[in-house]
Amino acid sequence: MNPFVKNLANAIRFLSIDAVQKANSGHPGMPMGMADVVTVLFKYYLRFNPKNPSWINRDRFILSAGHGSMLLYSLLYLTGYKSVSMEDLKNFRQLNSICAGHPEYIKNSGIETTTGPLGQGLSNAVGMAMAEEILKKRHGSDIFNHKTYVIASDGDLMEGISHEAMSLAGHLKLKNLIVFFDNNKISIDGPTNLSVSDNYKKRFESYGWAFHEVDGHNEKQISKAIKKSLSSKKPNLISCKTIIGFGSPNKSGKSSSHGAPLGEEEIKLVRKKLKWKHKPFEIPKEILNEWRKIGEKGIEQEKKWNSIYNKKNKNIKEEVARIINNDLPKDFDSKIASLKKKIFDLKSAQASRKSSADVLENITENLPELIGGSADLSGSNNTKTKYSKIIKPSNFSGNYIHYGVREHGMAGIMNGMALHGGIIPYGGTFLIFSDYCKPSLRLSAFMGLKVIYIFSHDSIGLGEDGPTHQPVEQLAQLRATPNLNVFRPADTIETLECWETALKSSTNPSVIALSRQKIPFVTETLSNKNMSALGGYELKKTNSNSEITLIASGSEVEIAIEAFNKLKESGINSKVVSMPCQELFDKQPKEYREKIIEKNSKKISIEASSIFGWEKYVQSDGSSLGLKSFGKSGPYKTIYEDFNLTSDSVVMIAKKMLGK
Ligand SMILES: Cc1ncc(C[n+]2csc(CCOP(=O)(O)OP(=O)(O)O)c2C)c(N)n1
Repeated sequence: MNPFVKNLANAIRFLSIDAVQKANSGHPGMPMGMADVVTVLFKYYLRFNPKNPSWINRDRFILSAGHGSMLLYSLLYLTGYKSVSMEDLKNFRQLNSICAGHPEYIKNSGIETTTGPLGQGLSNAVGMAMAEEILKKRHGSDIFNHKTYVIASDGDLMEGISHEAMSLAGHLKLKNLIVFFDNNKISIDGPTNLSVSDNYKKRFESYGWAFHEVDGHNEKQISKAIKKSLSSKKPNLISCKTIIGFGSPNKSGKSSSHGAPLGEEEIKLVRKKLKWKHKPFEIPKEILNEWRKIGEKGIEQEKKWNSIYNKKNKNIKEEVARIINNDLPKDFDSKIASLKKKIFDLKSAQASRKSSADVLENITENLPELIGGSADLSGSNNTKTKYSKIIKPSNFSGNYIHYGVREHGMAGIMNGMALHGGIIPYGGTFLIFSDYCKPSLRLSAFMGLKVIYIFSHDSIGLGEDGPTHQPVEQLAQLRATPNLNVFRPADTIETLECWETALKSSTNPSVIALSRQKIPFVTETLSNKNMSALGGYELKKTNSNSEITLIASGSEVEIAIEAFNKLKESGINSKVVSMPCQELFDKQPKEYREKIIEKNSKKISIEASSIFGWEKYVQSDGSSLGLKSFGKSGPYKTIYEDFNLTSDSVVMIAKKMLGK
């Protein structure tokens, strides 16, 4: 390695080991091992502009092995991003520091995504590479033509999600994806041969990837492999043979350098070995200047891109700006209003998954940024419409992705597309398999991404497929996730309203849980207000004195209405509250919440799901109808009866509560 370039890499090494030492926690081994690779990448290839981290055509750089976060923070500081100062590096891992233990996505900061959970960054990168291909096809290869680079570790490639995402990337021939595999053969428990003997070349070639192998400390080899990858027709894995903790006389090549400070004495030895004479956090001028020059190259690159973009016709510019700014089309509200009227006039009794299909059928044509898909359940989730055109290998003109049976990969990829910008991803599976999406879905919420999860077959109401497929605890788990809206609409009007709310939620993902079984049309008056956006609202009321409040969601609103009618016949005043989204209801002003769920009315909740979480509405003298066990196999009506989820049970409980 050229000694000057080596010293550029050493700047990363020492910032990393000194910050970890100061914090007395962190992972020095990986930044020490991969410093040479990223130096070559940033110096010669990566197109980025630290002065405008959001430049839409920047190359994406993702650190999937997020535990090596000091590698990323060092690079951001060295290349001149405003987001990371020297003071921030000194505050690594301290409260409220941008230099968190693992990268946490912050818009416009240079941190492209949240990683740390191994494998996530890899799947995000596949989503970003797909987004680039889709936008390129639509708006021109002169304005969308970037690469997506990833650093992945042994752990990343061991995780199941990597198999799902890499396999799909190979199938789709995502040629602009370049993964550097930090092949140091060390993980936490020791050498990786304790647990893995995969042949990576064969593995990746069988996915349809190009496989390259380099010495990760050899500038020429690294550079040559990148150059080759740039003209490849396939996604690229560059396996970089590296030494974890490179430069540490006693800890390099050992798991002891992976996740703990090297110690003052060892750091002295590293300084000696790498001939680095500078104090902690001191970067010599000529090194810092060179790094800053590397960053400044991007200003010119973006300028050039701007001049091409500015020459595009007005319509393309307006459309690109609209999708990048996450704005819905101007006529979106009026289209929703006329669709609402149409739905109200039709009053169709149908499964809410069918209602969702109707909504999609009407909005996909005019919302090109909506990219749908399903994990091999398109016909069951009803995610595919007549306007859905399949995205195929090397042909990204479509708007629908067959993810295959890869729920976790789908969720991670959707995050990547949302992070890229210009796309609103939605994807479907059964609610029960939200469990298989959960780690990535959690990160959608954590990062505040507009990702829409369509989870059909949302209760024991799916019937004959039985308890393996019947979600019980899933809604409660999802509702426990911060910054996630969980919708469960009761009819087609609510389904439209939930979709509308999800599409307008710019800082959180949404789950729309949908029934397999047919449900009635329950909306009584056409409101131009989005009632579901209130989270819960009064659907029916005998008069102003409700002795009983029946709170239900989705398919169980039907049971609540039946019970309401039976109570009325018995001379008992009640009301039905439809609660399609608890999270939004909980955000309403106290006066509204107390008007809907009155203190002096006895409350009963009805949901064909775990009763966990409903206590907050029914309170200690109320009652919750739902499940306390797993479901059962059989025709759905008989299962509801078996679990006492009937209007007769509701009436009996209500009468008992009132002493009647
Ligand atoms: C999903 C997930 N499981 C476990 C961990 C904890 N963890 C962090 S790094 C790591 C493995 C370290 O080995 P490797 O990926 O090879 O990284 P290196 O030692 O080369 O830095 C593990 C198990 C994690 N971050 N994410």
